[in-house]
Amino acid sequence: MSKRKGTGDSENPNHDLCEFLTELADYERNVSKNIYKYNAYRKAASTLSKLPERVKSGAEAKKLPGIGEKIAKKLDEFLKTGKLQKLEEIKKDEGNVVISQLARISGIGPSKAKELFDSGIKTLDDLRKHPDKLTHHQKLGLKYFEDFEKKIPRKEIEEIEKILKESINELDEKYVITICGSYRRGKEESGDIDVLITHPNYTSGKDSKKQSQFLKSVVQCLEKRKLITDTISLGGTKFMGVCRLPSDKKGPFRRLDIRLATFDQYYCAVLYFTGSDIFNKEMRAHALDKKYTLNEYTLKRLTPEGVPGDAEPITCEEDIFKIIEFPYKTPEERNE
Ligand code: 8GT
Ligand code: MN
Ligand code: MN
Repeated sequence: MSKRKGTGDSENPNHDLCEFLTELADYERNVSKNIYKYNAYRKAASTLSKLPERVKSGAEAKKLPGIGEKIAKKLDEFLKTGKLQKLEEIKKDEGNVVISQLARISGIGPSKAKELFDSGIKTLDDLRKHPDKLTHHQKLGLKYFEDFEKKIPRKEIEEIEKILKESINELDEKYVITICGSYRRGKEESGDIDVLITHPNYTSGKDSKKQSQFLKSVVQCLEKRKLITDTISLGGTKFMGVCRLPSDKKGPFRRLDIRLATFDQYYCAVLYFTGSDIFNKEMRAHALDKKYTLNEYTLKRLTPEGVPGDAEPITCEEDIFKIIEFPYKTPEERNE
């Protein structure tokens, strides 16, 4: 998971509109804690970021998916005046500004950000003087704040992918490794690196204690190769940490997530971790319409009473689309 969800580059003719929608989204998530509105603004920004031409009016935008009356009105106001009164008001309040800033730190959510503000923290420097207020994760988030805000160029992830695959397969050639997230969706830059791994001997239903070594040995191996520099957290199936290209001692530190999926559930996991999260929501909703329940582990048929049955056998991502009769989309087409 990465924190800043950009909406298009400078080539996007609706760049400024996407930007204010994203600012509103961040405000709803970080300050109001209204996830519903957060998602609505993000969906609208995502729709506009894919338009090849500049939007002329709110009325025109309203015909597009995810743009209703209220957002259309805001678009009109911005198109007419070049700004948004609501956003101006939000920015006048110091609490809003500080809480939004603090919530950008990895490991700090809206509640923690508010708690810190209420305890008198106004800036990152204030926070640096009070490490006692922070967890291990939050300390690393603060330490690498500037680096984690930087986008990761595709070229760099390609290099990291090579090192990952070489080192992990040296450990055991049977590991299967896929970098998911925005990278798999073909993006030119990413907020973090989302790695998914599995191994044929790691399957659901086996003794999970014995299996908890799989991820640990992978992490150890990558530490030895000087790719992993810090661990935020390490469980049996999920690693969160920090990495840097060993060849680039001056380069930025990057957020790295590694997930271990069981071999039989690999494709549901690949689908889930490829995202985007908006696309995942749409696909899960479609599955429900077709009386199936889909998550990062399995796809299961629902009885008329809504009780999930056995996991459907899945041999590739396409199977999942086919079973729920959802037109297949390549990863590049999932940038919703
Ligand atoms: P990015 O370039 O900003 O990193 O874009 P991304 O790669 O699409 O986003 P991400 O936040 O790294 O999430 C990638 C996938 O991981 C999403 O599809 C989502 O389903 C899944 N995911 C997690 N953990 C979390 C989480 O804590 N929050 C969210 N929103 N998604 C998560 O694995
Ligand atoms: Mn991630
Ligand atoms: Mn990501």
